[in-house]
Amino acid sequence: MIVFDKPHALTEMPFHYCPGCTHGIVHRLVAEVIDELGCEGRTVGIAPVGCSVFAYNYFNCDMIEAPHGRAPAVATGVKRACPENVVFTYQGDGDLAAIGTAETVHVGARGENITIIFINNAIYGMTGGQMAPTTLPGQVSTTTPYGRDVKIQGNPIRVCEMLSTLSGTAYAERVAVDCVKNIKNAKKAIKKAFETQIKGLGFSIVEVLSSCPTNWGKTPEQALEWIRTDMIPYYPLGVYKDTTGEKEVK
Ligand SMILES: Cc1ncc(C[n+]2csc(CCOP(=O)(O)OP(=O)(O)O)c2C)c(N)n1
Ligand code: SF4
Repeated sequence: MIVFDKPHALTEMPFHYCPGCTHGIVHRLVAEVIDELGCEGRTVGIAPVGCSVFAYNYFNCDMIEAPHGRAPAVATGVKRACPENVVFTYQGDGDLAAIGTAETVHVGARGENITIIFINNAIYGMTGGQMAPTTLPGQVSTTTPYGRDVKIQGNPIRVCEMLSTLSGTAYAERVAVDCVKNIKNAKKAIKKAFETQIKGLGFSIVEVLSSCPTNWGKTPEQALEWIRTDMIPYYPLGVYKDTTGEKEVK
């Protein structure tokens, strides 16, 4: 009896991520959801820059690479041209909440019927650990070596809360992948976001609190613990907006 298998929506290509990085877990959850919804043949993913730049090698569906921050705009074009497609972007916080802020906000404002999977790891991973819009107050990064001082570097952006204020946002939830219970909830949220799109209800986003052991200078276990002790208190988990009218028992 097979109890654990690779989702069909993932290719055979080994992930390039650092040991303990949770990008791989989130890829798997997205792929499992595509399998379960049976939509692989009509799904188009948009890969970002950042550590997940090679997402186009990992998903067994059509993938397009977008320049830094432009994934939601590319997704808009793909979805409007072929509304029967299921279109998702997969973006880091540097990509989505820094250079791509405008694209992100306006897909919510326009109510584009696409899904964003947003990886919040509180840092720029790929380029060496610079401060991101999501870097916590006091958090050390290569560009905030004394810790982020909100008087100098400004305050972090809480993306789910911000996007929930937009009329076109149908579903926004923040999840984490630090433990089995939260990983299961993360999958439910990703599935609900895809279903929201398939039903044509509007823009959906799942923000995933994710680890970057390499740039946080922590072991994989310490990094998961830091998500619990530092990230979740600042970025509370939960549903921030749900206009789908369907309540789920978690
Ligand atoms: C227009 C543009 N500006 C800057 C860069 C450099 N760059 C590539 S990846 C990256 C950081 C991405 O970090 P994030 O989106 O948080 O993803 P992570 O690597 O943490 O997964 C930056 C600044 C770029 N490739 N293109
Ligand atoms: S640098 Fe960080 S986000 Fe990038 S693969 Fe390594 S652990 Fe993951």
